[in-house]
Amino acid sequence: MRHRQRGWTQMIGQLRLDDHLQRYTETAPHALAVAAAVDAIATAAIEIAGLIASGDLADASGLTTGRNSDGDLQRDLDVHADAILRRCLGRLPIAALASEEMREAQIVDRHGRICIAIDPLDGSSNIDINMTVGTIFSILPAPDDLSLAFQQRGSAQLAAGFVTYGPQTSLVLTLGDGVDIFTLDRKAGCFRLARSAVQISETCEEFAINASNRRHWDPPVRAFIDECLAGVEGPANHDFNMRWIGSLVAEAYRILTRGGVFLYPSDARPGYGDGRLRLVYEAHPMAMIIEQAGGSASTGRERVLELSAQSLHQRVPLIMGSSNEVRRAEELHCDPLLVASVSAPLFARRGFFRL
Ligand code: AFP
Repeated sequence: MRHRQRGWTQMIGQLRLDDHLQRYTETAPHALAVAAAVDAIATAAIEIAGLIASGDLADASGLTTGRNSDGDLQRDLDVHADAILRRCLGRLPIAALASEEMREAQIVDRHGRICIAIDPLDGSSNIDINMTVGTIFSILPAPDDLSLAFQQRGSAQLAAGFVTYGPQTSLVLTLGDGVDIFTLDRKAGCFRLARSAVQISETCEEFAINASNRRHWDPPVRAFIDECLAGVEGPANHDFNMRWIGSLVAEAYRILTRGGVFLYPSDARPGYGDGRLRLVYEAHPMAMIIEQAGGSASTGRERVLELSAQSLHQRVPLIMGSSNEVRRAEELHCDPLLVASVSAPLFARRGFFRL
């Protein structure tokens, strides 16, 4: 589906998102529905960006108002962002809609061609410290049986993207033919092409993981991070730097910009047996974007896009970014010695030996 125009680089700063979407609509039957959905999400994002930029001055902040259906702390901006997105998407003939803030998926229009899953405001624990947060979205074809709308494999996605609300408000988008980044032109009130055909470097010098959980990790994860820490004195043969922002969209944007590997693995903490990130509206869309940019996205044992969810808020371990480092992490997850130690209670969690 080559809807790309020649000489894309000359389009930087010129091509508007709506013009890009218009060209895409001529490429496939579902394209019109996908384009309308992305346009609606972009409209919602402009409103959400304004709300976030006002910080404590707005009537929405990072204060917690309760917990969502899956027990996560819910901030009033989570609720506001969800409402804005649903209002903007509600005008479209979408077959089914799912959100981190909704207990169950909602069937909207049985004649709709697409299904949409959103994380309205990812990283919201960063709002009150003025850090980058974002909206993540996944767009799927509508199956005949809509009860299975969000049980499709990640590879079935038609499009995926995320918005970063940071120094720039940028929309990272894949329509299945590469990754482009559109940045909000605040004066004009529209998104313009900022980077086209984004590619992730095959290898990297930066890893991102919440290192405070080290004692809870399985040995393959500890072994991988220990190789990163050993740097040039270990098997990696080069040094690494570490980052941890606590905001998936910010980590993903950095990886798209300068490479890197991000890990949120499963760990021994109660409730973290499958990690923290949700498959349907976080890992699947991120995996599509990362792979479309030439990177890899894995659970450590299998490709994320091969997975299909059994429940809407199902969690999944996620290792994504530069393909060489993801591949090394997968190799360690297949190492018989390390795998055996995961099942051996004596060593698996108590860290008797530094692996
Ligand atoms: P919040 O939306 O609750 O802030 O969670 C953000 C997130 O899902 C993801 O964006 C981060 O990478 C990850 O959690 C951070 O988790 P830790 O707080 O456990 O490091």
